[in-house]
Amino acid sequence: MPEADVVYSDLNFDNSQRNGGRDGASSAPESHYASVKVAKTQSKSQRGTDAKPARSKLTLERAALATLSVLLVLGLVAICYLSYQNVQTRKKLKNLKAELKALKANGICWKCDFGWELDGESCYKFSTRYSTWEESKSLCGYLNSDLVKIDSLDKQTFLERRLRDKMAFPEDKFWIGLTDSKSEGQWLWGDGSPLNASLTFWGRGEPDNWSGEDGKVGEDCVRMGEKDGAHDLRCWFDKACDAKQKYICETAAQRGRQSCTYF
Ligand SMILES: [Ca+2]
Ligand SMILES: [Ca+2]
Repeated sequence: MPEADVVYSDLNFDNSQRNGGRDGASSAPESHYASVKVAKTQSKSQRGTDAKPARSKLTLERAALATLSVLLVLGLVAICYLSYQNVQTRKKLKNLKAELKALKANGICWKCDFGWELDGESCYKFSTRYSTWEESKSLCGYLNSDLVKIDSLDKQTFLERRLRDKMAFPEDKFWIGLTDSKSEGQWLWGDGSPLNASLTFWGRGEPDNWSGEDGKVGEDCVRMGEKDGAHDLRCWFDKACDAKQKYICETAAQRGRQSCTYF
């Protein structure tokens, strides 16, 4: 044991009591030295035991404080980042609105020439004169167009509804660009493409290639329309090609910047 751990103390013993007073006279107390090792050792150990909980508590408090500080800093950083993003998003939205406003001001749109009707990206002209199917196709060609090709439900729906107003009487139907004049039963559009069998709108009992009218042989061209409306959209009828009918021309719409009727 090192010297620093040794504690010395004076111990006094009463010799008179131990001798039972036999000497009859009092004597001076004797001094004895003894080393008390356990006492100091116990004292240091005791101090260590008492200090540990306080030190641990202080360490935990510091750790908790440090953690809270880090979380606070992270929270502030997140708030700053989100605020920045919000400002940037507002700026982008403002710019997009300005661009849209500029586009509208410049009149970007699909448009048709005067006398044509726009639907989707096509322009349609409903004739007021009566012509055979071949004449009608040629007249459309003079206008840089062709007899209409119906290749979508939307297009059939638009045309069927417009013809309710355009037709003057029940047989006042309009030629479309469908014919089987080259080969009976093989229906082709004016551009030579075949009819999509899953997208047809024949009226009841049509096509019947009827040959009873004025001794004409068969019916190889198609007209459409029901003045009272065909609610199932089925209003195609084959007809002798030299009959006189109105017709519908179709051409692609133009993308323009001025005088737009539709947007
Ligand atoms: Ca036919
Ligand atoms: Ca027919």
